[in-house]
Amino acid sequence: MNKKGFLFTALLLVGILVLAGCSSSNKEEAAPADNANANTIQAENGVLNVEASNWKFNGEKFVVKSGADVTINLKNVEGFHGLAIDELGVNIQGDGSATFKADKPGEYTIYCSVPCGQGHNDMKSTLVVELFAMFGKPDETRV
Ligand SMILES: [Cu+2]
Repeated sequence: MNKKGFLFTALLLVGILVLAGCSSSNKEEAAPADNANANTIQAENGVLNVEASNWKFNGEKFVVKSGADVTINLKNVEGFHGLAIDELGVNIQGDGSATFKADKPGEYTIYCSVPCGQGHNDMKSTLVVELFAMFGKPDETRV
């Protein structure tokens, strides 16, 4: 086998392992209430479903991967709220959706953009954009 062929096979194997790892870790189990990760919500297939109530979002942290389009669906389950992320040009008011591209890894503030009453100023969560790294070499695979 030549060098390129070997490399290809190796990458293929790594890919299969990564896929296998992902699918097994996707199983969600009921987390205990005091679990620090219980309030972290991962985007699934680029979709983030956010629920707003008086006066909080359903997660403290929402995690997406960099580089891909992300769609946020906001659903008001109690009261009337909005969801804005200034740096990404997102501002949903009431039930609705917004799509953006999260190019820069980092943390962004999610806040309610509708004056909704006494807890309005506390309606803040964090959007975490994680660097999407393929095969562990983020700098070389970034476009
Ligand atoms: Cu508000």
